[in-house]
Amino acid sequence: MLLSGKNILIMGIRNKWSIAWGIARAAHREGANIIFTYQGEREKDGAVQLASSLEGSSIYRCDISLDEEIDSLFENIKEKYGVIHGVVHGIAHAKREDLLNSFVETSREGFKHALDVSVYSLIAVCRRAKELMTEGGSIVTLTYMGSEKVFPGYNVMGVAKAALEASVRYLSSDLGHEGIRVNAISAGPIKTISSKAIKDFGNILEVVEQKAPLRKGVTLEDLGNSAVYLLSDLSSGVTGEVIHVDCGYNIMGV
Ligand code: IMJ
Repeated sequence: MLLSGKNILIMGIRNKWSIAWGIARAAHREGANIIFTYQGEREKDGAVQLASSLEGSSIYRCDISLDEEIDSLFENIKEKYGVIHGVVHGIAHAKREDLLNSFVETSREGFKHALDVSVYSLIAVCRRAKELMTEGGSIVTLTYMGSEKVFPGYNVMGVAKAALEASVRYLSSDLGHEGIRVNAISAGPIKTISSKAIKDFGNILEVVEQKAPLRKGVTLEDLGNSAVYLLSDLSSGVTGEVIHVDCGYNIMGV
């Protein structure tokens, strides 16, 4: 039980395919108390149903684009739990047209939206979470290799993930002296609602399974287990890091 007695906030569940959900199940298995958030009315029913299947968990609404909702989330958590030990940030969004058009067509609004939701949200959450991490803590976000290399259609999300990974380093530097670690998991492609919308996604999965050293696609269990490592004291000397959990795909040339 690597996380027994730890209170862990998990942001970004939507359905049973969500990476945040895979991480929640693994953290719960290791004894954590899970605090979930969902974005809004559209996500509510699915998220509440999933959360209720993990004994002892609670769930709050938090639209990450609204400062008031982030403030009241942390007020509620402070009241109920007093202290938190971990945060999982599994939130990203770009406008559909910015993933369909060429990158050069990215609008100012689209750029702002993608970086606000996918990157600023981590900074906003860390600033509030650190006040409740009085026993030290671990913050984990999710990124993708599209920050390092070009993947067709990833576009403004690639730029957002590059900024997210740089933010992980600056946040680690700020929070390290408080015993708070900040790391990212760079996940291999996996079927979620965020990848369903992508043209040719089935093809990408196939190519990755053939080329990755482990000859398989990453699973929610793989991602959950690596997240448990980062959330637990097993990774006590690791911060500011981007760990690829992609069956080795990123190391290959051809
Ligand atoms: C997303 C777009 C293009 C190529 C992609 C992806 N590849 C992978 C993804 C190769 C693996 C999925 N991914 C890593 C993401 O971060 C997806 C983010 C995303 C997806 C959508 C779809 C629906 C929408 N907005 C989105 N915003 C972000 O409207």
